Amino acid sequence: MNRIVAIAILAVGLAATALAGAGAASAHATRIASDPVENAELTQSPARVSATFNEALQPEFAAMTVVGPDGNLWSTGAPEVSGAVISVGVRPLGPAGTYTANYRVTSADGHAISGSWSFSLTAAGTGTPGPSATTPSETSGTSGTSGDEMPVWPFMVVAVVIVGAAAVWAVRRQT
Ligand SMILES: [Cu+2]
Repeated sequence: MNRIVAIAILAVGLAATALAGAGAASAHATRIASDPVENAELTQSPARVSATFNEALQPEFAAMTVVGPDGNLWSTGAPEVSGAVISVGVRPLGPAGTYTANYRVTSADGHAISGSWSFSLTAAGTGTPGPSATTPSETSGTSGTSGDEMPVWPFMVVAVVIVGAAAVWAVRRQT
């Protein structure tokens, strides 16, 4: 029976290692600041909006949009990633109301992070909007927030199978 105990301990150890690995991998970039700040009340259009994270971002697959109260895009041009900051240009704004900045960035660990924040324009501007908006997470298809955490259950299944197989093997050897 010593053998089966040893194998069970080994299997539990492997599962624990896998779980620890999955936990460490989930420590990805988080947004620590934005410009304009969340819920800012602006009387004039900002030239750009930006979000700052707690670590440098990967420049690949970055997306950022600003969507107005009219449902149209008010951001313009490609988003720019510089170190821990992503930003995008903004047209002169139009209707007063709530504008939402949406972003999707890639952490140093390869995880896609998406989110949004809003600010409001209190005095209507004279700008003209871009096309009707779809947020980055809607256009990105398979790589939204839902796919960015590694599932734990496969490791548990593997651990159970290893323990079960070891038990069967040990019992067979004794008969
Ligand atoms: Cu991560």
